[in-house]
Amino acid sequence: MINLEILAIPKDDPVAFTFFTGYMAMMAASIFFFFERSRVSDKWKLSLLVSALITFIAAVHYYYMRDYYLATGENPTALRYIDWTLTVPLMCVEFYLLTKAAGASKSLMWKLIIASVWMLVFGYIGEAFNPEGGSTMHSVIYGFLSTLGYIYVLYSAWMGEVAKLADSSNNPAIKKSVRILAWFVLVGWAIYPIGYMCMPGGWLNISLGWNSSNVDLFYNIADAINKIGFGLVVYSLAIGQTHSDKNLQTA
Ligand SMILES: *C/C=C(C)/C=C/C=C(C)/C=C/C1=C(C)CCCC1(C)C
Repeated sequence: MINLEILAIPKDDPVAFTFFTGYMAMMAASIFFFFERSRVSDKWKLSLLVSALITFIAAVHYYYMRDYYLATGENPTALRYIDWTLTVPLMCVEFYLLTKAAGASKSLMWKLIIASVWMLVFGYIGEAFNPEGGSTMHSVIYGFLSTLGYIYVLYSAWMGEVAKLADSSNNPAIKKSVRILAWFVLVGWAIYPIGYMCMPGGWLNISLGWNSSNVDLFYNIADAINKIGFGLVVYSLAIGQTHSDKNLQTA
């Protein structure tokens, strides 16, 4: 028999609603970034492809996460972290591609990738292996370890290598875009640890009574902001640079 529950979006369930709209938004964004590649100059095509891959990988995971959530009513933790382990390193690749012209090395790219994977591995242990009922000790230890990776990326984007390379690029458009991406990492990425702390045993779970169904709400909203937002920043930079290159040629 077909389980109709998983075909309908319960109208009083905001989590299910954001899984569905998140899926649609990611899919639409992927198609947009992919087709817009033909409008930017060659040196920006790879950046746009990476933007499209980030939202496309997320769209596929949302398709499965939505079904998982509707069928079980539980957090699709494993699918969530598989998605992030593929897409967050790709967001780090965007930083590398944007600063490459200013001399960014492959080692910078790998450092950011390793820091982000570190962040996600400990976050996964913190969420998936927390004993039944939720241990605050477990949540805090792995939350803390995970945050170290987050701080590394944050530091690099604001004050470390990425920021310095953007400054030395002598290109105000690149500087501005890297700064906007750094704001995404500071504000948009900060939504995730808030969601994490809603899990049983987490600080917000204990202090405010926020629960695991909130976690997906936080994650879904944050994913849409960050993945599509990152892509749009890269897109508008690429379009802007393509136009100014053309103007230089015709001048
Ligand atoms: C597209 C997905 C993105 C940008 C995911 C980002 C995820 C984070 C920044 C997660 C951070 C976490 C901490 C800093 C501590 C608690 C555990 C995490 C993994 C939720």
